[in-house]
Amino acid sequence: MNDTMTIPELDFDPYAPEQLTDPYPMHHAVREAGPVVRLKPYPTLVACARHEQVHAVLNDHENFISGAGVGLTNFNLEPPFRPKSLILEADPPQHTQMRTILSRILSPKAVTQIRATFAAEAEALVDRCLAQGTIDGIHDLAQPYPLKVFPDAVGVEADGREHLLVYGDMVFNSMGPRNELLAKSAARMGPVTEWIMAHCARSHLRPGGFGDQIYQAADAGEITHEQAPMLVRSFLSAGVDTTINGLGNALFALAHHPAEYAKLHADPTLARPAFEEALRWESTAQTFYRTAGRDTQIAGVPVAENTKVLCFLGGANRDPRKWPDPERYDIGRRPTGHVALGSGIHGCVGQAVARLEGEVVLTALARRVKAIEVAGPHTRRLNNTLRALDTLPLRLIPA
Ligand code: OVM
Repeated sequence: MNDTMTIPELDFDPYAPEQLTDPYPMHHAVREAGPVVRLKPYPTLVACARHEQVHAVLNDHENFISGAGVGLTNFNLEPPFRPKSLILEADPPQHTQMRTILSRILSPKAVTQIRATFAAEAEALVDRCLAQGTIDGIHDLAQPYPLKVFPDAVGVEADGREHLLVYGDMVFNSMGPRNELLAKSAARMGPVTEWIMAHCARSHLRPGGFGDQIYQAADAGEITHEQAPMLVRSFLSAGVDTTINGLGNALFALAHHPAEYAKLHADPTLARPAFEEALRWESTAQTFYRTAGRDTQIAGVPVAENTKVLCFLGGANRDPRKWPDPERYDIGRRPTGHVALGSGIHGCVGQAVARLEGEVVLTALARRVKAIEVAGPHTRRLNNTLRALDTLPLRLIPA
């Protein structure tokens, strides 16, 4: 075995509060150590934080499978905390069959049909925020917006939607280790799983909504009626906490970069690239895993079957080998190739809806708000997977 085949070992615990609070120095160290590293606290995994390897792993679903889970837990060795997602935690051919249905329901064409509603809701919410003047960017804007528009589109009733927040926090914490964050999430679950599963039933879903469309696919024989509620569960798992924090992080980026916000205000058509750059700069989902489905290699380094592979999406998205001046939030950048929404066959199936939400909220702000000022210290909600804010005090200066 030669030098290039020795895997560097680092001391970092990516799930320690200090790394979750500021992961960027760790990403730098992991990238610099090599294309593949080991982490002392988790001896069973290998990790990548360079764009080239993260992209390569995500685009090689034959060697790097999802069916053993996309978090730290290897479902071949330990049971999942909930029945496996039929799409996220699956491989072809089952994955392909599910993906075909969800990508049709969430297609760009479907998005053109919800656009006017999503835009009107963004404008109304931004108007209410402007009337307040000083807001909490999370509790007054980033959280209520997806929590209204997405469950509306799925066809979930208004009552009890706060359960979706607890569930999302739990799903994304469950992709890390069994630490205190997971225990705290689990302790809040109480009636939540039952509420979620009840609202995946056809009887609870508005006819014609995204949820009901899954049952229509079952009626057509594309999936079974037993599989349908599990696919609705994927909407409810992946569709709310992700976009809440994508929007929250975008507000954070713009509030901390007044010159970039000024460009957006001057030209509201920059809303979409401004949101995209926020996804690159502060990746909402910081980490996803794959599992080596057979003996394979990454950058020539042998990786044994059943090894968990930690992909630092947030690290890849700030890799200087890929991005000039990667620490800079620059809305003039066109960050094609970022991996904040994944890549390859498992790339975010809801990405057209997520981008629509980002675009219409930032457009509404750009048109009405001259400047976004930081009005106090922000606080973070630590989560094993998500880069999330708890509070973000902002002052909105009307145009
Ligand atoms: C699912 C699911 C859950 C969380 C995230 C996700 C990012 C999917 O249940 O299918 O995709």
